[in-house]
Amino acid sequence: MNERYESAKKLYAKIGVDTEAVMAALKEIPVSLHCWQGDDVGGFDHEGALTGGIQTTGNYPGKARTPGQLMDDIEKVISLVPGKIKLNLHACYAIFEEGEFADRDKLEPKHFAKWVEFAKKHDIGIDFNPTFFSHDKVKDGLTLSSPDADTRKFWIEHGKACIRISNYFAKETGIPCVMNIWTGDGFKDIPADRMGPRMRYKDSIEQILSEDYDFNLVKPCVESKVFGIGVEAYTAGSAEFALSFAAANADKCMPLMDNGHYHPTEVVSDKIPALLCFFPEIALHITRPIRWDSDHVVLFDDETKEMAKEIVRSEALSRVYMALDFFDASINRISAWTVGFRSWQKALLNAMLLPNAELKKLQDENQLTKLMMMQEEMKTMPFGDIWAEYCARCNVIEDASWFEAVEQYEKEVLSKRV
Ligand code: RNT
Ligand code: ZN
Repeated sequence: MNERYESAKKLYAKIGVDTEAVMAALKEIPVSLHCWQGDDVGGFDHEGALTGGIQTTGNYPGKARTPGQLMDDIEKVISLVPGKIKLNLHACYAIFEEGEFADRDKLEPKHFAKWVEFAKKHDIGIDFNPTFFSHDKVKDGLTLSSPDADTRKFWIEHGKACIRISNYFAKETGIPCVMNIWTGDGFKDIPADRMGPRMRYKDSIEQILSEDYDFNLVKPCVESKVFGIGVEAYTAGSAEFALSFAAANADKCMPLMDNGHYHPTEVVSDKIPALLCFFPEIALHITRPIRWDSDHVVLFDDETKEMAKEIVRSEALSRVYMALDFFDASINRISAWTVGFRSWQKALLNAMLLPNAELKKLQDENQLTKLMMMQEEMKTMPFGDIWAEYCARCNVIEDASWFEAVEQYEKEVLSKRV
């Protein structure tokens, strides 16, 4: 018997929180782990730099260069994080046979068969993303909103191919596949026409969604962004655009909020319950914005905690598709992934360990003095002891010594990669 857990369990019971029920529930909540932290959003279908409004900085040694290496790295992460993983793939991570190639508009389920095998091996679902960047068909920085009809057509065909692949993932794994549409379409400087690109973007996404799919299996969503690198003045897929699109097409897609994609004083924690009033389901990209960058490793910080609290308090754990989205090339990538995944698990656990019904009651009874006091007192509850027990029950290392496994892996595997 773990004494620290037993004593913490009693303290939580005193405030009406059942730690056993919380841990059992958290274990079953899927969180998408993004493949692209492993190779700096490189993928396997092209050579050359990452382009299209996003960027990785740093050149920490040991990044994955082949599908096998990326899978090995993801397996290492799986062994270090508690909870239930779902795999999040980008279309540029297609795996071709020797000598084979298919451009993005011609991608087929078979190009992802090895990923399905991987998912089945680990008994996990797969989420998917068309890749509208790092490709020579991105014309003047534009894809689905391009004034050039051929360019739009190519990217619409890519989107449709991705719906078919998402359908294949859902059917093969038996778990719905969230398919996220994000483009970096925009302008570096002041455009003369803001509505034109958006009308074309709208039409293109509608055409993608005209592909036949069962919304219970394939869950397309539209991700907004405030600005990107090199497209500072204007983004076609702005917050209002993406949200309105999702609202107008709620029978076939969802909104996706990435918490790195808003003005610095806006918080997604406040937007989650607002959207939940209208949408049966929403999707999230969980990240950490710093100044111009939207993609730092997720930490167990205040806004991360607040986002998790809003999902839990809204009783929306089954209505919110949660996916991590960050890419740091300046530190050990396995560690980046692991810290990010563990941080979101901590945030969910922290939120689930609050006496949420009690706190709501205080608010509704206008006992705001007591509410403030209680919310502060909750911060020093023995959360760490429950976290340690949760990790143990998930068969992963609870304390900082998980990092030793990363150091060993770096020495034995990563450092030998060239
Ligand atoms: C970029 C968006 C987008 C990407 C991935 C790679 O700012 O957040 O979600 O991170 O599609
Ligand atoms: Zn994102």
